[in-house]
Amino acid sequence: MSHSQEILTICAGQCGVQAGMRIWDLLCAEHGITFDGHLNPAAENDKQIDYPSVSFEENLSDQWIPRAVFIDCDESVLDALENGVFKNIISPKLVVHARETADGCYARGKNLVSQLNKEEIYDKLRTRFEECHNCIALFNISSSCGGLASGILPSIQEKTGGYKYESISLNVFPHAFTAAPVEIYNNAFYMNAVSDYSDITLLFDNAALYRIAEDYIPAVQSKKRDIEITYFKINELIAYVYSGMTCGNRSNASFSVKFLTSNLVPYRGISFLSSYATPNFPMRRELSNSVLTNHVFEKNSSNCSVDLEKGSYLTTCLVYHGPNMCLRNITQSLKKIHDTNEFISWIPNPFKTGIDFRTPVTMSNNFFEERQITKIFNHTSVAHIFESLDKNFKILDKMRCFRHWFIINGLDPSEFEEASYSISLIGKAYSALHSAAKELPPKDEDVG
Ligand SMILES: Nc1nc2c(ncn2[C@@H]2O[C@H](COP(=O)(O)OP(=O)(O)OP(=O)(O)O)[C@@H](O)[C@H]2O)c(=O)[nH]1
Ligand SMILES: [Mg+2]
Repeated sequence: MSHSQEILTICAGQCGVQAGMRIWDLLCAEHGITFDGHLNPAAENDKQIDYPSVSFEENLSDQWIPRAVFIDCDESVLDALENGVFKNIISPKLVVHARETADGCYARGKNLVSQLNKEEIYDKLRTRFEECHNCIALFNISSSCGGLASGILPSIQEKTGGYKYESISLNVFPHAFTAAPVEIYNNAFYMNAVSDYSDITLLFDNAALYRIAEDYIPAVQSKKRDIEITYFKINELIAYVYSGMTCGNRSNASFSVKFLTSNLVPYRGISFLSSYATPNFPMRRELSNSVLTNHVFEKNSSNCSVDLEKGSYLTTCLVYHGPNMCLRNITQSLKKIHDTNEFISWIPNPFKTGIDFRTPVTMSNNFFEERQITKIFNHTSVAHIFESLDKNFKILDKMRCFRHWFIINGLDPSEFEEASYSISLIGKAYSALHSAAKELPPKDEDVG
């Protein structure tokens, strides 16, 4: 694999910036980069370092600086970034302090914050692109519940269309029962926009992330059952997914983020994916590949709240991390999974696997795990997410609730209809695939 490749990341809003910090925490640990940006001498001779230049740029002081732009208007969030552990590697050229707040309203994010800060955002982003030889992917990390990130990310994407890269969004969306009223609107507008510009969107929700963290932490830290599960902790789960997706580019592995994405989206628009990474709390050391493989196909093994038993898998990418991985063994485990889980009948081999032979890093305890799996998958159960978003959106919209906040902030009323149409279309497309999942595959004479 060519390593004159880079991956850029935009972290927007509180969620994006905080999750971004955990991502670089993990990447620093994986590449042996200290928080002052230097290669750790102890790690320097280790194969673990591999290709930091994919996600870090080396500056004139030999420091490795994240290839990222962080944007928010919340000073406390940016202060933690600029004056916390990363203070030596987060330079002002990586950060945009938005001059206005979006106050939780997509329309303010889109029409006010994005307009007021557009020159600075594009300048910083353009510089970051120009530092790359061959930027192959642009990741967006954010939540679609708030106003700032959901409003500005789509406008940024419109302007960066001239660059050739894969656009990948990692998005924390509201859980159906906990969403505040206007979060439904923010989320629908963002989903409508993202379906245009993002090649794939990975859905996370905090209810699922908390559940996963709670399931694992007591098991390993039984003496500290009252341990507080914070954003800091659940963002670790987002970081593992980011790391798992990009590790092929950052190491000697024979797969890349593009290999993964091109195997995941069978039809245009069917690009709203789920993910799961075996939580790297120190509990998996003794587990075999097949036990781990079975674990990632359990019904709750998803970073978003969907019932995997109520739907079918379309496609699945699995990245196995760890030394001594045996492909034959993995293939056998996946064959069993294929026989015992619901897969769409007309994609004969729904798996794309990659092996990253490096030893995975555990952030929680800062030691190395033996084995880990990252799973990114396209599953028809996300129909339910879009159906319930569409239903709640329509209820609010029918009564014209909260619409004025969006309209006085410059949103064209036609965008309400457009967003509703778009999310209902996504829900229907996944639902149709679910209904058709058991149809017999085409006969030989019909193929080709
Ligand atoms: N997983 C996770 N979720 C977060 C984090 N911070 C905020 N959230 C969730 O994100 C949603 C709000 O999104 P924010 O990122 O705060 O919104 P914003 O883009 O800053 O926009 P404003 O609301 O206008 O400030 C809420 O549902 C929060 O629960 C975080 O660090 N991690
Ligand atoms: Mg905010």
